[in-house]
Amino acid sequence: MTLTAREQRIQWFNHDRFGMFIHWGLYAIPARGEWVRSFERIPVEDYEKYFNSFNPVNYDPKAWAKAAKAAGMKYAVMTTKHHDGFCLFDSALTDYKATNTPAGRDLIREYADAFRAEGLKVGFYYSIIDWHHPDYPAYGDRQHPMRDNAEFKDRPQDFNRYLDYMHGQVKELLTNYGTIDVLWFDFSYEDMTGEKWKATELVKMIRELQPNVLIDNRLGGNIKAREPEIYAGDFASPEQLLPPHGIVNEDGKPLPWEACITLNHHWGYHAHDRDYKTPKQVVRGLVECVSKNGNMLLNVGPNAKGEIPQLSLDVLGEVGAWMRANGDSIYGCGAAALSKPEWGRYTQKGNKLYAHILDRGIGPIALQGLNGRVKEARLLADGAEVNIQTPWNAVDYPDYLFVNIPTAQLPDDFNTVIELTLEDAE
Ligand code: H79
Repeated sequence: MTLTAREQRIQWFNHDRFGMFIHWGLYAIPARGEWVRSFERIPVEDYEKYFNSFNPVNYDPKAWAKAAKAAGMKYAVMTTKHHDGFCLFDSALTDYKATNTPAGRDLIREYADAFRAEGLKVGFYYSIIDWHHPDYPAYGDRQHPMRDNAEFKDRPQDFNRYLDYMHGQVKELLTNYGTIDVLWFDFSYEDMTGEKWKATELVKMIRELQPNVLIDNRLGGNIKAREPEIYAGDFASPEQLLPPHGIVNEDGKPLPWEACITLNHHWGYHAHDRDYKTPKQVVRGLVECVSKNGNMLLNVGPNAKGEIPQLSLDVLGEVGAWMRANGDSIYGCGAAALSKPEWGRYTQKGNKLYAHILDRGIGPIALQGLNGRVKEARLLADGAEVNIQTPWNAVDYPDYLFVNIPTAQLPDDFNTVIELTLEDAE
């Protein structure tokens, strides 16, 4: 079967499954998350002090890349500009950029070079919303920091000037930094969607510059349509949510998707938010994504000195240990042709079926529909043989394969994976 261009460029994404999201900008200094200007209605002049003092002396993207790789992540997406409009890259179209802060250099170039050098794919997050540009709607907007400031009511504005700026910056990002693997636009709302962004023109330019870059679905359009708009995107982007089922289009065909998830409750650095997900939750969440044909983009919010918080690194480290032993059940895997079992989840790659056992229960673990279909069963983590003989007292259940775990507790409390080699390669 020949693949369409769209199906071809998404191959690596569907294989790699796990990426790192990085939210970093001036908001790391107030340390109350990336929405601080909007939530607290901070005028641009009051935010200027962060621009004047942004000096991340410990910024070491090579260390970030190593942490991502050790966690089992295969790609990354970093903010080049968030809603506050501050550019971490050296754009010729604005002075509001890292080059003009004490940092004094293009922080995105260093990120792209470092992650590529570690063998990771490189993505750019770019906010199509901009609370700094004078031609972006302020008064009456849904979330602009000056949305209810009457002084902004009659400010002359030319939205086309903003669109030229935004398109121009996307062009810079796709021209000056080598091959970019993901363009992650954020986000459309109300009537600020689709052609309001001149999305067709934008995506045509993008495809000319980098035909294989993946684009998320936040320029608008309907990615689920039978014939989606050119700007509808390559993958769906559920935020802070694992969809209850795999995402499909109008015809029921699986769509590529990526759940973006924070480790605590914020994307940008927040000094007091220590309410973290556990490594076990993250592992199980990732497995849930893959069992539904999806990816997980897991966020870190480096601080004002340029460091990924230790609490985040701790979680990534433990996730990485699990991934090193069990990555075969993630990479290249997708949904199995079996419904979700009582004790956990399945992922599958060809004739390898992975049983992710989350609930030990009591006695042997029953796998419906698999009796007589399994050639071999091994513990994925160490390759040890797993006994699958039907116990003497289970002969009344001919449809089930029984996996006999010899211990009262599972060997891996996060998620014990049994690799089953199927006789009939699906
Ligand atoms: O970059 C991260 C977030 O800052 C960004 N997307 C991720 C990847 C994002 N911005 N907005 N949203 C996600 C969701 C918007 C929620 C809103 Fe609201 C509801 C905007 C207006 C109503 C919450 C409540 C924010 C403002 C009021």
